[in-house]
Amino acid sequence: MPEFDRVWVNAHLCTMQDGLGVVRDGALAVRDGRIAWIGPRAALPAHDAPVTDCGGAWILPGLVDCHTHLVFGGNRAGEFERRLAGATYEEIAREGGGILSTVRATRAADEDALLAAALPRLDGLLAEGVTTIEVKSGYGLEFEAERRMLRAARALAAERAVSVQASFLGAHAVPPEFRGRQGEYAALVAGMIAPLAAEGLVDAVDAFCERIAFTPDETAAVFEAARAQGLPVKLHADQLSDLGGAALAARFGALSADHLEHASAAGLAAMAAAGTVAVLLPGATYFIREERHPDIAAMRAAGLRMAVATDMNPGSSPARSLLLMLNMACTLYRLTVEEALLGVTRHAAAALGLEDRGMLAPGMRCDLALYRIEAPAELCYWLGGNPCVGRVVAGRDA
Ligand code: DI6
Ligand code: FE
Repeated sequence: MPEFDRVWVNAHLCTMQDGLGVVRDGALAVRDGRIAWIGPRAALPAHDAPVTDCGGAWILPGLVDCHTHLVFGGNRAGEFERRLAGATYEEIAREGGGILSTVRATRAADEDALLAAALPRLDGLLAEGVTTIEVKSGYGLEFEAERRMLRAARALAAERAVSVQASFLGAHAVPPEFRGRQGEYAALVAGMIAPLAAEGLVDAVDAFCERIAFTPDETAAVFEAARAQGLPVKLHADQLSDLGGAALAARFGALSADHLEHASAAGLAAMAAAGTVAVLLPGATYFIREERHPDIAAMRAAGLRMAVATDMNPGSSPARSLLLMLNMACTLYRLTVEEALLGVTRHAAAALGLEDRGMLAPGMRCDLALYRIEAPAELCYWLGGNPCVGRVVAGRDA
């Protein structure tokens, strides 16, 4: 008899293997936090483990939100009102508002305050079935404040049943004290990577390559320092203009390049060749009313893996729902339901370099999200509401 710790039955499964990989009336068994068996209930081997009847719910791999700026001080509702009155996101940034206004609030907060502010935002995502989240620094822009953000990100995983991947985004904006000395700041950021990594605070290094942020050369210098530490890189690429970010990310074998509204077809093809995942952030497109959308047709033609994430941040995407992003990815970008759901499971895991999740298969982590729905398309269809009725992390109810 197989040794299972627990078995779930009377559930429909989206394994996310080979598309949605639907198994109707399926069963799933866990052993030591990993999936030990999965398939049609009728084929489930005899066992003596406790059984959970899911009452016809749908089970997906626990969702992965692979791009967030969840940890920050304050918020920018005031700027939102200014934008409603006509100011643009870039104008506000150039005046020293935007990211820099969140930097001021974040520098003023201690680690406990950052953690306390982030937890309710995290809880909203978890309630929808998220089990893995990426969190970036990038609102400290000085060593100690960046370190505090990363420590707060790590602390989230101690407070809740969730996996947290921390990305160092020191190259997010030029801090006011380095105005006019941007290259010097980029070099300083490159030098922060080794000590932060030595403390175990960094899983990947990210940068914002943009005309209001860092040039491709400055970005490359930061990426070289990441490479020297053996850390993977990611890039905020071609969001507001085409600086060749997609190709730059590909050149460094980045895990992902994110945003990509202005990326060229050649840049996207380079990403595909490098195995770099395209992370789509429809909340940012929507919230800053960016008229140009990522070239989904070119991504499909290039065979790129597409992920979908919240980009949760106080300026360009205060998105507290990954399910809402599924709808936006379908409605704004015309993703299919299958593409969107792969984007928050298998491809999102790939965007974080995590090979042990994002799919339901033997040997994978037993991270599950259970939904009271009649078909997977409902996850992309509703605007608001939350059909999640259960979350399992490493085989345990969470
Ligand atoms: N791109 C974004 O969308 C966020 N960061 C970035 O590089 C915006 C962050 C913010 O406005 O606070
Ligand atoms: Fe972002």
